[in-house]
Amino acid sequence: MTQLVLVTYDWVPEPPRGLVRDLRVRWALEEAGLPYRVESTPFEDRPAEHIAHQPFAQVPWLTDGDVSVFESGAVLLYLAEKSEALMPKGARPEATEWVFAALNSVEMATQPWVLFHFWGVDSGPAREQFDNFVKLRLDRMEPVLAEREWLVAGQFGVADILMADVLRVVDKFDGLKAHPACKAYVDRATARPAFQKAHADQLAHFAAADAARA
Ligand SMILES: N[C@@H](CCC(=O)N[C@@H](CS)C(=O)NCC(=O)O)C(=O)O
Repeated sequence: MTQLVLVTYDWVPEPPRGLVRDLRVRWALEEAGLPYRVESTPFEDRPAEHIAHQPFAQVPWLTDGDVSVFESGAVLLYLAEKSEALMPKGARPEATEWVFAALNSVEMATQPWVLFHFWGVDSGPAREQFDNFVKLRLDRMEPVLAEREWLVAGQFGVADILMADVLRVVDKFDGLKAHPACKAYVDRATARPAFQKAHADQLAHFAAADAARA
């Protein structure tokens, strides 16, 4: 029986489909070729067992036998221990710094900006502040991504999954137009078969839930 179990919601509304963070874990598992299965937890009424695994009642989390890991970044670093396809030998410090850069330095700016787009907030001082904040971060990522194909040791890995996933949401709302190297990086990361499969599998998972509800 497969030991690695990724847990995501049983259903989510249409807008976040394709963007739910279980995709980061699916993508890593596919890149590494590790066997896994996906289980569901209720989106609407979140049981105590969910909070026992993920204290914010969010997804994803991963179990590996008795080990349970939440936070997509922590899950990817955990999986990186299992496969050099996710982190080359000796690259842990550099991979870890770029994991934190993606989830803290960059996503800290992009997440509120993305929410403004989801909520249709097109103007106002807060929106302008976050337009500027995102631009500051993209201006710094642009030269980094212009000079290297992947972030760590010339090899695609967990830091790229997270950085590309963070930037791909900005791209979804046309936020990379002035940053061609960031855009090209998202395009080459998301062209990978492992991303394509992870994305299709997430969409299929939620579509199956629609069918079950109908
Ligand atoms: N920092 C967490 C964020 C997890 C997160 O935001 N999960 C979203 C789905 S992408 C969620 O569960 N949202 C529902 C909620 O917050 O109630 C991680 O990276 O795992």
